[in-house]
Amino acid sequence: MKKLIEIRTGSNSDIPKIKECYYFLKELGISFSPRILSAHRTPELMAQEARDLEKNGFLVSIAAAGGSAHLAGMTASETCIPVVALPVTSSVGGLDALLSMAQMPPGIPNGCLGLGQAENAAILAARIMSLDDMEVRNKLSSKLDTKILAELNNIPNISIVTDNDKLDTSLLDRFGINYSINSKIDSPVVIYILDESVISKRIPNDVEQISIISPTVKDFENFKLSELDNLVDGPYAFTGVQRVSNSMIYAAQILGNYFPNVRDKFKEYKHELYLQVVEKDKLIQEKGVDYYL
Ligand code: RP5
Repeated sequence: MKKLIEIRTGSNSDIPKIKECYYFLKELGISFSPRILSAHRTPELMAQEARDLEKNGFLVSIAAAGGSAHLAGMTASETCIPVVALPVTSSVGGLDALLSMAQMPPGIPNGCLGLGQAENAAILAARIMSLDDMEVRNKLSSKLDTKILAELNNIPNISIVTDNDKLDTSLLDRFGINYSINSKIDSPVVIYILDESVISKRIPNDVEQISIISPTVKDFENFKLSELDNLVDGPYAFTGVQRVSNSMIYAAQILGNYFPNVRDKFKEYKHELYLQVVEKDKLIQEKGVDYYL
């Protein structure tokens, strides 16, 4: 059977910490490719293997690491397929890894899980790779006792639940993704853009859908960082606090697996981000740092 999921860890020491991820996929009969690739110790190899993911037919990569956990972020930088980021515990707890993985710069998202939520990482990855495979979706829903509410449409579309009545959807228009806002959930990919109320868990956990959560917590000073972990209690893709654009880009990466036009547009967008940085660097070299001060 073709392997559509890659699972990369930064070290063999991470493997026992995420064993539920391997076990869950094995139990469902979903093949995966396990790798040990370190963002810091084997940076070139890690990057090359990330660049080859699309060509090798993978639909999702799970990246698990602890501490200064750059593995997921650097993998996302080098591929157009969605990355499921799984933070694992380290000597200082694990919030270090969670924040390193979730708070990606605008343009390069990860779908982050809660600390050590290895089975949820497997569920999320399985949902991502089975959007057009009702056999796997049915297996998932009977194993987890969840309902399948929406199937993949023949046009790329997502559902959005949001508190923001002036949501900027220009990125979705750019990627050619249709969307419905605060209406019936008619897509298996749903973005929840919520303020502090996200903590009270308005996100359903009994539905076989890919839930991307993007909290817009405004009062971050008084927001307990430990609550971030509660945000990602289920198999949700958490794309960072105050990173609404990244939730839309992550949806584009997921749909890009099934709609080549969406993928092409995402690649163009990513290349523009690259060119923008090159241009900024050129300017700082020509005009000096005062240009930006
Ligand atoms: C992280 O540092 C790895 O993902 C692992 O969690 C940790 C230590 O690796 P080892 O020293 O155990 O090989 O980047």
